[in-house]
Amino acid sequence: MSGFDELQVAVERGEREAVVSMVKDALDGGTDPADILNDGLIAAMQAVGEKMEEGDMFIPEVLRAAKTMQAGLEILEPHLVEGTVESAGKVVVGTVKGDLHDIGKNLVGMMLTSAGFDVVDLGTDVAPEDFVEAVDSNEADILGMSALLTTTMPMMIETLAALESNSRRDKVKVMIGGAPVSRGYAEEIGADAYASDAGAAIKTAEGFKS
Ligand code: B1M
Repeated sequence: MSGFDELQVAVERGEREAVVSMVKDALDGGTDPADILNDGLIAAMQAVGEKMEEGDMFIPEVLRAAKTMQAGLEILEPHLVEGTVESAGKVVVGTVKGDLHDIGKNLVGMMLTSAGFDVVDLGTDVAPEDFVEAVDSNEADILGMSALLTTTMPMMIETLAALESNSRRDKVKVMIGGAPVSRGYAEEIGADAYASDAGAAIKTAEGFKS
């Protein structure tokens, strides 16, 4: 029992209004926003993933749960990290080509914004050339790529190659993440860093400056 069982069930069932009100109540009651995020919303999506794998939940229900989680996240957003005034640097983020998962990427973008980074979010299904163009036109310090499917991870390699062939590779730090991605994979493909979650993404991005 995590104390967030009701919230988890409401996310799984896609009960948007209930989730929004439970998140608000938990915040009003002084619960740590990070606990609501990790033990409530993220834990619920993990359970959804397991049910999806076992064939107990199907795409429309998973999508509804995902949208419900996003609604909860929006309430949490202002409480997650204290904002700063000065820009800590410019970060282009996106989910790689062929991949439509965006909750983790949105969370990373949201947390980086709250930590003072100027974030340009390219959305999902982003082609290597679009990442390169955005890095260039925004003069980005960091490129953050997310992938949730083992089949789309190679798009990270293609994006690194596209940066290389456009002579942009040495101008930007590349951070990657997503459930199937690992530190070993980052090393293997020549990314500058791997971040396991949104908190690690902030630390990694801040670490690039020093
Ligand atoms: Co999909 N899906 N899905 N799905 N889905 C997974 C990823 C899967 C593991 C489920 C499963 O089978 N157990 C599986 C992938 C298997 C694999 O390849 N290893 C899978 C599959 C197979 C599919 C489809 C192929 C299903 C189908 O059609 N048959 C299909 C593919 C569509 C496509 O992308 N082309 C599909 C579709 C969908 C939905 C559209 C229904 C929906 C996405 C909705 C959306 O995102 N708007 C969906 C969902 C919701 C999931 C699960 C259930 C939850 C993902 C999630 O949001 N987690 C997922 C199961 C799971 O992951 N347990 C699953 C919560 C989120 C906060 O965590 O995204 O991991 P996560 O992000 C974390 C870290 O990974 C990290 O920080 C975040 C915060 O801590 N992180 C970064 C992420 N990006 C980062 C970037 C960084 C740094 C850190 O730096 C830049």
